[in-house]
Amino acid sequence: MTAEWWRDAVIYQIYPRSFADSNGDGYGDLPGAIEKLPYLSELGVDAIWLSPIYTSPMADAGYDVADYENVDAMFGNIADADALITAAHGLGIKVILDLVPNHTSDEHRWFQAAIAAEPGSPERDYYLFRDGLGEDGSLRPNNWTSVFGGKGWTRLTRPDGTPEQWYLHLFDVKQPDLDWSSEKVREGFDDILRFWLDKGVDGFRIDVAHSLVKADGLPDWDHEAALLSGETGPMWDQDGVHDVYRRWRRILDGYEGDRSLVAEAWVADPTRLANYLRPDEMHTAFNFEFLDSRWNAKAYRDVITKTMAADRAVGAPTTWVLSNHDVVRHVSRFGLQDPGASHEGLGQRDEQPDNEIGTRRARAATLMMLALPGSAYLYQGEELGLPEHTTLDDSLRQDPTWFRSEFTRVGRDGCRIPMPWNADAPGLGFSPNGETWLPQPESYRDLAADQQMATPGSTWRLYHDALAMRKDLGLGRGTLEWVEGPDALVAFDNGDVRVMTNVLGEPIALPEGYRVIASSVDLDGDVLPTDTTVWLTPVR
Ligand code: TEU
Repeated sequence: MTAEWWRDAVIYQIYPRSFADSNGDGYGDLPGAIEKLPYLSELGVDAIWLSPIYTSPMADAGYDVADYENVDAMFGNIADADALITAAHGLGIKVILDLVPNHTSDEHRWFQAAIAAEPGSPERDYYLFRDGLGEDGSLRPNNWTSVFGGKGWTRLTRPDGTPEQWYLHLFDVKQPDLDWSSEKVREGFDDILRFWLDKGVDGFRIDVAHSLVKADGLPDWDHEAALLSGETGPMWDQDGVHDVYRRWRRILDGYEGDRSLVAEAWVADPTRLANYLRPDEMHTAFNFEFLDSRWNAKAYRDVITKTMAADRAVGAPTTWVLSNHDVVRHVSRFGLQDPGASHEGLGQRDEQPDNEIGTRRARAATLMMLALPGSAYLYQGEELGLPEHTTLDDSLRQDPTWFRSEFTRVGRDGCRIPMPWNADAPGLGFSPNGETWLPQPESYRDLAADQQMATPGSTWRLYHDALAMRKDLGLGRGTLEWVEGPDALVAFDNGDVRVMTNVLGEPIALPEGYRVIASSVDLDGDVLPTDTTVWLTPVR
């Protein structure tokens, strides 16, 4: 692979509990993932990113880490992690782990030691413990809320029942926030990085990268005013966070072989986001503005222009992403009246998506995305065109969002359904005995990998062929030049390749002197129908 592989890599996100189960407990695991590496190699991805595999009580599906230097029994053991890294490298696939530095599990030894110690003791320095307000300390230290719903603070009680300090958790109660002003926390994470870099991982995806450092004094947050002014809260995107990433970059640069960091930072302003990508910080960041775009041609032209310009200013490549384990699968998002409006859970109480329209748009969006210069992220199952499971029984939901929002937000289980590998096997081949930790919707049978791999024109084949051509044509390292046309057209040249997407428009004439090399639908004549993308090259 060429130097700075992360500049144009296609990175496939494995959500381990839902990818492939080798032992029949209904949860995916690392041996299962190893078995599927040839499938990923055939699909044509350059790297995998694994959502957390570490020891965890699974209050947030592994984003609550109890031991960063071990593998949870659900997924296997540390030898399986080594085997996965070796097997992936053997196929030329890079491996990125998910690092969760904003919070640990409450079962992490740091938190256990902290709560066993007295307020004010050094053990408490790792987390954000505060006295409560009011005479008896019964009021929360500030008004921050949890991203999953409810209050952002929980009060400790001594074994004899007397209440004492509060601790901050921007997510679940079982995910106490670390105090990144503590040198002990910084050193602890230096060790964690080195532990996995020594094992040969090629990089890390940094979970909620914009939240580690909080504003001094933890001031109250006026949500309403922030919404109006567009200002970010005192827990997000504080300038001090960049010291952490500079420190990590120095660690990575001390290793051979292009190790890389990708920021999961929901920072709306592309210029602020690009700060994370300065030459001495991270290499790439998820482009959530692209993911969140409405199905609208102008919106796409704008977001592509804006994000590429911001990244270019700091010398970083732009990334492209349509789905992940936190958002409604894009087939179903694109099947809604207003796709940009809801990337969060869909349930039976909401509008039901039209997955036929959604699939057509998803295929068009994919071909557009894979022709853009930069790197791209795929979420497991999108190569099969999987829709969101929108009719999950409430009694089966496991996402903490569902519980913490007091059952008002259905949460993210619908995009985390076990993969359908074989149409004819029980559990669609997810596990040897048909067990699946969440049930698969009936629609997944026809979308199973074995069916699609054997079917010309399938979504799997579209991904496979586009990935191969993208590589051959060097599109990931190319440049983008906009091509003028009707309002509904998103069109650009990337080198010799002309890419045209018709977003909600009348049929648009294809240019003369070009031939189609890829198309998201079967074309009929020389027009580009609505919700279609083509790649063209000049006829010589
Ligand atoms: O997500 C961070 C996050 O804040 C968004 O995912 C989003 O706001 C949330 O999902 C809405 O419900 C990361 C992980 O990707 C996610 O899976 C974890 O739950 C979260 O951090 C906490 O670690």
